[in-house]
Amino acid sequence: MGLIEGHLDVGAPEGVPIWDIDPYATDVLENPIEFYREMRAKGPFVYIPRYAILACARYAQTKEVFSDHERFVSSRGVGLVDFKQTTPWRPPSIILEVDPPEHTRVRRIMAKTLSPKVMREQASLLQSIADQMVAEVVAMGEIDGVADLAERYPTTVFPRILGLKKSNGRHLLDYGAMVFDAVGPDNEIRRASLSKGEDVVPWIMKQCERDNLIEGGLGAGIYTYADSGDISEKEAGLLVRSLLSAGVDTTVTGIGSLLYCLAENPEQFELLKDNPKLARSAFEEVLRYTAPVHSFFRTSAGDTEVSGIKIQENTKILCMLGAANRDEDHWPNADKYDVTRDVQGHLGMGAGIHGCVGQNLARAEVSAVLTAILAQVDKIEFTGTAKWRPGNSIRALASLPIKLTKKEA
Ligand code: OVM
Repeated sequence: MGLIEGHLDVGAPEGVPIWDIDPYATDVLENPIEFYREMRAKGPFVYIPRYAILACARYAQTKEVFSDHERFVSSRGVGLVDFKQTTPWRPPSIILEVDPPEHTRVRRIMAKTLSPKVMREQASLLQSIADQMVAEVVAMGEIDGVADLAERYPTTVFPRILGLKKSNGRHLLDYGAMVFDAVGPDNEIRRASLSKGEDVVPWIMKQCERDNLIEGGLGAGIYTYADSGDISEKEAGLLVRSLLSAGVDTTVTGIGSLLYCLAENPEQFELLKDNPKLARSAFEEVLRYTAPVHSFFRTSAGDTEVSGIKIQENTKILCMLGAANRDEDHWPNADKYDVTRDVQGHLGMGAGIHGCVGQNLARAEVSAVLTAILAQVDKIEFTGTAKWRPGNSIRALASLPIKLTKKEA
């Protein structure tokens, strides 16, 4: 049995259609919605020979596979490469790429580091920077929503909350792209992102060191667990690395996609202005509708069965979170962005024990930005065509030309 893209080819299970498609082709990544529909229509699973993987796109199976950490493990990587067969591009994450019981101890520490209480302590800082930054873009009028707000806000607030002594927004963005593109195949996208590693990786690793973290920040907070002996000094550094891996590109994407949804659906923006209490569900609906992380893998740890399909041990399964979030059988009118929808159960932050541990911080950041927008902005209009940036696991905008009209006091 040979290796394909760093994992074993176990072949197509009985009853699963074979689909000769490249889910990582640029045109698919730029415009995935029709592709999602087609994949869901083919059945609970498809086998994709090009990468020798199973893939699921319907809500039920995607949720089942993605959240059952016993049958479908993360310790063999959440990308195409099976860490049991092939050495990963960097030392594995000790929270993402690990299973219980090791996962449990480390997850508890990260959950405490990123708890709702800690986030409430950061709320006024997050709000004052959001208020100021939104005032600046409103004064500009015509902006690129990606560069001028979606990238600028997290690369400003996140290093402050972490307590990085030195920051470099470009390096933070490039490292995020590396980490999220690395889970895909060895394609042009992955190679382009990883090619920046020579500059970016040593810089990132340096900022993870205790001496480069300001007292009182979240990063230094993680090192207090090394002081108490709960984790080693090295593990503390790797957990700071996890924050820097997963905390920037995701929130950049969330804010950009929020602006996109509001520009695309002016009637929803009006509804939101009249009912600011809908702000939270407006963002949850962005997560459902756009799925910042469009897909991650799991690996089957043994022979098993899902929805009557026999899945062999060692199978890489591509869980299409973005497609599950648009499944009409689960979400009535799935292709409508609707701020009044009951959006519970979406997979935009994953599900189960590996569900986004930074979700409180992500929501706090977006909530601050949205609060500032609702206070200061009357209208958001496209001034050109929004462009999507093809990513191996993140679906983000490359540019978003919009005009913001100031709300009269
Ligand atoms: C990490 C991490 C966590 C979530 C996502 C991610 C693939 C990385 O712990 O480094 O991106």
